Amino acid sequence: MKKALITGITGQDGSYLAELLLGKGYQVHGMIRRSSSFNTGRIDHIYRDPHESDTNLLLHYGDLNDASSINHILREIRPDEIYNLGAQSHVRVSFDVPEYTAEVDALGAVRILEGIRETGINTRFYQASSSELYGKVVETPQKETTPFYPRSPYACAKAYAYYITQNYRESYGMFACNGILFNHESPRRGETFVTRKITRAAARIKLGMQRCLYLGNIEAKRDWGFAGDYVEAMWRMLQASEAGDYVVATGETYTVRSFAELVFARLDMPLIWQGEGVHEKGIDSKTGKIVVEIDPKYFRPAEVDLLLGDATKAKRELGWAPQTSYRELVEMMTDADLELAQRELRANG
Ligand code: NDP
Ligand code: GDR
Repeated sequence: MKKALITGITGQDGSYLAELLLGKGYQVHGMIRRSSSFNTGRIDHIYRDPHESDTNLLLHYGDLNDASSINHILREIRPDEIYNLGAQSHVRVSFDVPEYTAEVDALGAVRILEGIRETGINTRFYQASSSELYGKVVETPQKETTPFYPRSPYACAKAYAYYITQNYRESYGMFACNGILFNHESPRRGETFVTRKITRAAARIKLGMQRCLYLGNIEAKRDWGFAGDYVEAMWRMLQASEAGDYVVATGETYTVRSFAELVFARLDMPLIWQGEGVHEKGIDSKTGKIVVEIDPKYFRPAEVDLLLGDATKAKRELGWAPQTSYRELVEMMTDADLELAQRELRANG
């Protein structure tokens, strides 16, 4: 039985990857952080108490900031594959906590790579690299050869992790890959990322649980895919005959504005933007239409205006292609958040 270690197993991607690997018969080990409240909500449906049943999903306390915990886990498990998905993954927040972001997102990667070297285990390593590396537009669509131009502390930290992964591959012959993944979303997306923020708010506005949605730069363009499709690409990278770096993207790009418009249309709600009508507390007083307001608090000191990926290499070498369309993604997320809000409403009487 193959063993995999996932850092960031409690996050969006970690939960989908754990499902995928369990389905393929792996024993899956996840590194989790100690937290004052439960942080395993995304994997509760696949977790079984090892005291009470045979389970192939095992969790270990550790932290990417703590090399000794990483080394201990590596020695104990000796995984065949390691997926380094753990990160302070919020770009806007990285401007508030730049040093912490570098500790986890940059040095976290080298701590694992050094751990592999020191323990001498024979393993394959996946690094969660990001389209944020491209940052300011140099070339579109962006592909493996497009130069990087990071625009945030998050992207700078991820740039270090990208290069150190390549460096350990070249220096020590490690099987180490970078997946340069463009934005990918799902009903499990963190609530403060823009897609989920919109679907959650729209559902709550529909049910009268919230009045208004506040957004930042709605003209930013992103290449949005479905997280469930993207974890398949991660796995395929580690099954390849040679280690490499791959762009994973849909090849389509849309504005934040258009995403919100599709979501509101799905819920049969009219949507008008701030400045397009008279409004009070989020509802246009004459038309009753929903208003989305722009709050400069959500602007970033430096923005990434346009991301559009070219995943030709992943298609050619890994046979990977996205399965879920943009519209299907919007509908899946909107419907899931409507159901969640309805459940909350029922639970509160
Ligand atoms: P999430 O923010 O949903 O999950 C991040 C995970 O990292 C959580 O499990 C979190 O634990 C864990 N984590 C945070 N800090 C630490 C730490 N110090 N030590 C150990 N674990 C830690 O991210 P996603 O699932 O969306 O993304 C997965 C990875 O892919 C990240 O590295 C992200 O930067 C990268 N990425 C994501 C893209 C996307 O569009 N989703 C695109 C490209 C790259 P906890 O639950 O306790 O907070
Ligand atoms: P991003 O995702 O920064 O691309 O990073 P996010 O959803 O946070 O922002 C996308 C775009 O939307 C604009 N935006 C807003 N963003 C947020 N969060 N909140 C708002 O209110 C808002 N209004 C407008 C942003 O300015 C931005 O242009 C994600 C993360 O998952 C990273 O970890 C990952 O590496 C990249 O995707 C690829």
